[in-house]
Amino acid sequence: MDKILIIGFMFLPTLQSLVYYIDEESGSNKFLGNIATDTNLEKLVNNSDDFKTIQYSFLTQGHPHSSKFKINETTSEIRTKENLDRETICEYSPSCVLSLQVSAKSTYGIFFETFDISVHLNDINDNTPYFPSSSVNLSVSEASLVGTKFTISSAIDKDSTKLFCDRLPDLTSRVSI
Ligand SMILES: [Ca+2]
Ligand SMILES: [Ca+2]
Repeated sequence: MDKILIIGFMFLPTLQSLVYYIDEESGSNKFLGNIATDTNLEKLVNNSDDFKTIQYSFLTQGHPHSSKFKINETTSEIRTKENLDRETICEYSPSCVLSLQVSAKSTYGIFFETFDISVHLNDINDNTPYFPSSSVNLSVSEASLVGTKFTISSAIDKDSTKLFCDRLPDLTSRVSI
């Protein structure tokens, strides 16, 4: 009796990566990108009927920041759903990259693809540095030499280190003895 060999094929979707940059505090409905255009997806699908029926959606599992964005399920356009404040989302972190994942699924054929998206949230200088206390008491010996330096607590700046204020105005006139 002849044996029948059955070979199973599994079509694993290839994962493509996209990187977008957006300034924080840009407000809601800010355009981020268009998946189909930015990946030249129509060429990848290779079937115009298939391409026209593709529906796009976020894969939210493991990507909690998806809730901050919205995607048009037919045009694949991604926009912000809310104002993005870098200091809230990535407090005291030098960089702020939000990861998203989008699926593109044809309802006509068998096309299915996923896209990894990295959204770099650019910092803007929207915070004023401040000292933890409005006044500082220092005990200074009368024997201190002219030019002696005293250390006080650093100012706090919620913006990233590249936007830190590293030189403060001369505070001499505000010193009282
Ligand atoms: Ca901010
Ligand atoms: Ca900022």
